[in-house]
Amino acid sequence: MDNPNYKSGFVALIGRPNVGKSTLLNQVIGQKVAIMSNVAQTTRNKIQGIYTTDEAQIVFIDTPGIHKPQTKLGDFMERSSLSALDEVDAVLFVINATENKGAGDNFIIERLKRVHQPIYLIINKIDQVHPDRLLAVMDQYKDSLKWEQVLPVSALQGNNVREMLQEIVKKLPTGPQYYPEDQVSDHPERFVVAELIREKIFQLTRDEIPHSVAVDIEQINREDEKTIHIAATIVVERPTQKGIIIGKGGQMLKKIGSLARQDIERLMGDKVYLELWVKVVEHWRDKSSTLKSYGYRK
Ligand code: GDP
Ligand code: K
Ligand code: MG
Repeated sequence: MDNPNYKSGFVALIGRPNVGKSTLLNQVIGQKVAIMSNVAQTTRNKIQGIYTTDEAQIVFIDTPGIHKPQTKLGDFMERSSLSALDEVDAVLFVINATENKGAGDNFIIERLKRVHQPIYLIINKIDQVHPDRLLAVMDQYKDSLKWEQVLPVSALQGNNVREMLQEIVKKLPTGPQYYPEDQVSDHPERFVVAELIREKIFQLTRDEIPHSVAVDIEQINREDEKTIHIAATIVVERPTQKGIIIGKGGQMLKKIGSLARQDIERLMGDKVYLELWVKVVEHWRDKSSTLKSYGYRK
């Protein structure tokens, strides 16, 4: 790659939970690397999705929602999403067009005032609103920050996403292609596998299981040319939660395993044998030492 005009940079995705950050990333990358769900805060670590063309490369950082911390985990999540902002070349602040600007948005805006990089306001879910409503939302935000640009999109349907990328690329510095073009994420496989299992738990158990669930990947081994053996432990805080996840006669755990396995097979392109265990560790979220062993690192 010896194009002197090649552009590249790191771009952070910021926004309240459920505004559609993961969906947008997936739309851009075209592959399931981030977690989508209706449950707030399923994305706990930074995930980098990498978008590469002949002219530019954008390395996306999907940050956890910025919110007021209540536990050590919350505190960690907040610090990691803020520190990400110092390292990036641009910030995408994503909002949901169907919602009015609220306290959570103002909280983020206050923090973004300290950021010197270009900040784009991405108004998502425009497929759900009338143009008049879109104008009203723009009005609510227009004086909140010095926006580099205001870009309405539908992450789900893809409307205006290509145009959004073009605008971001225009402002990126010239620089190298950091990653090979066939790479979409630099995360270790085990992180993505753990997130896929977590996603199934949230989808299937809904409100019954709060966010006190961690997934620890004990091993990923290649059995033979076509089969991968994965062993994972689901860590919960209370015996009742363990009961819900296992379900009557183990039915729930079986369902979680089966759906997760299908996704993992799609991701890895091989047959997967997935072994799931459930373990209770009381108050794991408040213990810094256990946080580290479950893969949350600075
Ligand atoms: P995140 O928490 O910001 O990462 O949000 P997600 O990407 O997980 O999306 C939350 C929910 O909003 C999911 O049910 C998505 O399908 C939905 N969603 C995301 N983008 C759009 C969009 O452009 N239009 C519509 N109608 N729904 C969307
Ligand atoms: K979410
Ligand atoms: Mg997300």
